[in-house]
Amino acid sequence: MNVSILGIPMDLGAGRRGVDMGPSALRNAHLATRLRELGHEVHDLGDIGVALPETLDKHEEAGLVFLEPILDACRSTVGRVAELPADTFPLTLGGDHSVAMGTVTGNALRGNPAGERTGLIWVDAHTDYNTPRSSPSGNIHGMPVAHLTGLGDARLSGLGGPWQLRPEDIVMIGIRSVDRHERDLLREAGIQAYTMKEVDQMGITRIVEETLERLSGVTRLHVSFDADALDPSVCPGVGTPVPGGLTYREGHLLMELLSESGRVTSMDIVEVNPVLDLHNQTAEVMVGMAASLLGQRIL
Ligand code: B3U
Ligand code: MN
Ligand code: MN
Repeated sequence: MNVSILGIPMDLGAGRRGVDMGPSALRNAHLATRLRELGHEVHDLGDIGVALPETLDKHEEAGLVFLEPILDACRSTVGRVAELPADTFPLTLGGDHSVAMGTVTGNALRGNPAGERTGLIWVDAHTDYNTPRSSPSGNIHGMPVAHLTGLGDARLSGLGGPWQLRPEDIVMIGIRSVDRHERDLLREAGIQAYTMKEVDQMGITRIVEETLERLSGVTRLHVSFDADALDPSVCPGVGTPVPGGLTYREGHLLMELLSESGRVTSMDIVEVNPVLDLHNQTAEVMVGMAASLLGQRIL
């Protein structure tokens, strides 16, 4: 396969500094080499330009911290991803999870004049379904999925023009931290979320079977993998660690089963924070996750 790596070194949507260094940490963990070893043709397209917080006034507008520079970065991302050829697999590196408003939108629009449906598998400890009104923090990385489905601020939800993600085309896995009002919004939208309780009860295999069945009507499938979905003992380098996460083995099994389905067409790796990490462990684990999704097998 042809794989296009694109970094979005942005931490403006997060509550603390550091995930802007995620793309460097992942490259430093030999991302491209690992994928080339699997037989892929890998092109690193470099990074999207993102403003540094130190050059900006910390500006909060209508419950949204750093709205304008985040909009700029997401717009650039949509443009860059949407123009990639149809036969490449975009592997986008965050950055905080607000980059997904740009990556998911760009992938949904990419070579899609007929308006085929896009599915989203959101692997995360959090549901990231806050709106500016429901958010306890104003941090935009807690809001990307809500905006992708058309809720919240019109500038962020309008990144794809009239295009919106359908709530029934979203499946979340690994969930264990949801804010009070966010839960109500999620229920109203009818989004399928597998919490850690379901992971324990059902196991990853059945969850993947149900997920692929539920998303059988979509032709494009994006996996957005927040490193904090994995347990903090596996991925300590994340800004908002939540105990009780996916094990290393569950993470790999999830990626391997999705890979075997042959249906995934793009992926994000986000929220890797090298400042909080131990010797780049989190980036190395996440490179392994990408390798499993892109066909790495034990035998
Ligand atoms: N739900 C909280 C915390 C949070 C969401 N996503 C991350 N943290 N990484 C919020 O601020 O919206
Ligand atoms: Mn997230
Ligand atoms: Mn998260």
